Amino acid sequence: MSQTDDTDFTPYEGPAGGWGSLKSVTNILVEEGDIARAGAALLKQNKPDGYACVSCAWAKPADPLPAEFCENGAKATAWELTTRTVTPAFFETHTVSELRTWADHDLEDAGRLTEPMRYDRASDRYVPVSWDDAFADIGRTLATVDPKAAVFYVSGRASLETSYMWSLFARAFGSNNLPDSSNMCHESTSVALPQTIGIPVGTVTLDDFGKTDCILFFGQNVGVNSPRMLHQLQEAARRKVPIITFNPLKERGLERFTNPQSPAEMVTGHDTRISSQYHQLKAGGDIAAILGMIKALLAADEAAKADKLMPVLDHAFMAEHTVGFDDLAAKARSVSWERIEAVSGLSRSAIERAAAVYGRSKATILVYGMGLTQHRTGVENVQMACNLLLLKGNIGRPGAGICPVRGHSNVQGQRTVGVSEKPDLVPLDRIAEQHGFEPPREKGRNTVEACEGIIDGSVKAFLGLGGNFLRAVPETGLMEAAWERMELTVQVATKLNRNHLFNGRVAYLLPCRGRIEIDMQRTGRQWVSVESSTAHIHASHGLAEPIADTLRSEPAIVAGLAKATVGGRTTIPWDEWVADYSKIRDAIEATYPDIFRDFNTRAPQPGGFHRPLAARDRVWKTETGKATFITPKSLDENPDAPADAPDVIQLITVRSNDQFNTTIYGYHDRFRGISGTRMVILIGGFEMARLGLADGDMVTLATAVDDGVERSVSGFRVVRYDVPMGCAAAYYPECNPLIPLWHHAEESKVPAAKSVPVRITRMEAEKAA
Ligand SMILES: Nc1nc2c(c(=O)[nH]1)N[C@H]1C(S)=C(S)[C@@H](COP(=O)(O)OP(=O)(O)OC[C@H]3O[C@@H](n4cnc5c(=O)[nH]c(N)nc54)[C@H](O)[C@@H]3O)O[C@H]1N2
Ligand SMILES: Nc1nc2c(c(=O)[nH]1)N[C@H]1C(S)=C(S)[C@@H](COP(=O)(O)OP(=O)(O)OC[C@H]3O[C@@H](n4cnc5c(=O)[nH]c(N)nc54)[C@H](O)[C@@H]3O)O[C@H]1N2
Ligand SMILES: [Mo]
Repeated sequence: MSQTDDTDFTPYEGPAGGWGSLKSVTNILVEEGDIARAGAALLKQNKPDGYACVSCAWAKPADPLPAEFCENGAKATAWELTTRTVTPAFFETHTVSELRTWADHDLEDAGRLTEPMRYDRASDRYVPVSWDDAFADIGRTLATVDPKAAVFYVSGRASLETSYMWSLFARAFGSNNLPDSSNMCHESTSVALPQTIGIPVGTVTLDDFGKTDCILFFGQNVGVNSPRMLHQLQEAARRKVPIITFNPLKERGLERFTNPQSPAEMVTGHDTRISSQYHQLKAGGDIAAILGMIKALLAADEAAKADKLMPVLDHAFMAEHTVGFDDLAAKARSVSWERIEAVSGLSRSAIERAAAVYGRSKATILVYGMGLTQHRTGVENVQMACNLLLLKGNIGRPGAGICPVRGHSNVQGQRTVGVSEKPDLVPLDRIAEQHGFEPPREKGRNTVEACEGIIDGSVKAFLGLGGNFLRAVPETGLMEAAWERMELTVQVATKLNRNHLFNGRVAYLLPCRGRIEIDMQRTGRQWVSVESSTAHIHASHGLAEPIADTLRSEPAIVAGLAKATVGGRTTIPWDEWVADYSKIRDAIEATYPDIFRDFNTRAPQPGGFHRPLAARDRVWKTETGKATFITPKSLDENPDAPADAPDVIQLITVRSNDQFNTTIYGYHDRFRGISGTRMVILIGGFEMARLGLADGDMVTLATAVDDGVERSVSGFRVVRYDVPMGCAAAYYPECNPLIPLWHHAEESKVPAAKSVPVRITRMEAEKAA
């Protein structure tokens, strides 16, 4: 599993982008069969009259480049528009048990699902079923399930229209169990930011990148996971804007970039340095590193005061707009440099160098990703990032702000339109009035709580709108064992994945059109909309012929499920909505008038429209009415790691350059020089020597916690790599069996996938062979 016969581990010397990226795009277009279908589509990717890329959520400019797509966006398009199909004949040939032996890559690579299927346990096969029969059976079965025992999961790709309908379907059924992929991702952001600056999303827009004079970059792998952002970074670097990166791994996209869209750069091989300082901190060392920067800034500010120079901190801003500074300052002063150095893994002088550059800046952007959010202290990490910005008034100023880089292309928007297990985030009274039903008021289950319920048997039905829940969540062993005890499992999907091979008593697999495909309904061609990382809401127009005429659109499938389940219980005109999506948008506007004013006319404009964000205007919708410094409880990055156990390593799970989450396009992680396999553990030479490991050893990784559950994965090859002491890195989802379900961020419950305590042991020779 997860490897080919031809492996290679030669360090990559090239930049991000460049010829390597063009070659990779061409390869996947050829492999997926129909260059015309995918190639023509690509020219419309992220264009005002085209579709929003189905890969990442990075902002789409109003005046796009001639080719506003990146290597990984092209892969995502080719993957969705493949000409290969998984038809009923495929399932006749392969039992579900057999398919469980297939690798993630091979399952999705088989092609697009074409017909609704029902799982038949007697033959262990998926068998075709009509849409009407599927909906009717699902409706009947769901009616036997207590609404509190049903989970309605959404992966972050579904459009605003679909997501809004999905949340109404769940609530009309009586459930607020609406976990979404953001529960494994930026939920730490959605919890931290409202407490500190009063809004749940980032404050930065693309314009700000043109005006900034300093960028701080924490735990986000831009060259792989949001490559179009490299254009903004390259422009900033050319203006000599310092970019200071904090990341345990040297990620190539953060070091050097050659713009594949620039003929001059491609011919001359010119590349732009991205980071001006690169700090390889320990996994989980961010609170300590930022606290160190704050300590240095306080000292510099006091020195400036003594010398009657310009202050380093923005005291006027803090006095007018913030609370909590004194506590934070006291904490920073009281913690010793020795402790900061030990926990962060960085030297005092390195931290002071970063602080000095930031101290001189007049407008700083702080960018971050999963390196901050997926920790036990995920929420505090984000709060620390805000603390650092607030010290110098960097919220609500042009060229400055906080920039969480969201993952899935509409994950931010789903929250905006009501996909949330937290009822206080949703205008339930308005929904009741608008749609004629009484939504439930108690808190629902998020992802971790849904998993707890599946394991303990209290969750009886799981409906998944996209995604690969079972593969994306922690605790793979217990989860796979418990999954089939459910009464009903329903998956709406474009491609086959491992989650589809675990089925409840009644189980359906419903194939949908992708966002790049034309969506023709009774009143004509439809478009949908999404919200980007910078809170721009814009239209997405499908343009390729659907791969099969048996497919339905996501809104049509949600309507089918809803009508069969909660038919007479609401005044929602499901069929009218499916016939004309502008009516869904009218309903969204009526529920959220402040955000979606003139939704139908503004979304299709170039660049869409920006949703109002109070913090940008220095209006603070926090409990205190001010922006709030929040002092971290401790510097401890991982309370779950056993104390005094020098053989325990913090495992960071990361993405390769050849995957989109659990979708594995291939086995080439070009930037890390790893080819042909994903079964590797990257570890530093010093740690290898200390643990008695050699390059090429085959090892077992076992979770180093003592809770009575055995968790291990085997067959990983040791690869010497530049990783800080005490840490190692390996790929997600191969390592998810190692993550205990309870090993998550305190408040947000985001699984702490970036700091899993593990022990590494050599496999016996015969097992490794
Ligand atoms: N091509 C492609 N694009 C994607 C995705 C994909 O899988 N493939 N996934 C999408 C999704 S859903 C998401 S959420 C985003 C994810 O995008 P990212 O946020 O970039 O997520 P990861 O690849 O998991 O890696 C995070 C980075 O954090 C670093 N890191 C790990 N631990 C720490 C730490 O303790 N501190 C610091 N400072 N850094 C740390 C890692 O070395 C890595 O460079 O990308 C989205 N875009
Ligand atoms: N260890 C570890 N675990 C992690 C992470 C990590 O960094 N480390 N990252 C976490 C993060 S940030 C996230 S967001 C989650 C991702 O979790 P998910 O969002 O659940 O997973 P994906 O892999 O994105 O889902 C891929 C599947 O989506 C389906 N799909 C694709 N396009 C469409 C579409 O248009 N419509 C529908 N209905 N289905 C579609 C396909 O069937 C495909 O197989 O994983 C989390 N898990
Ligand atoms: Mo994500």
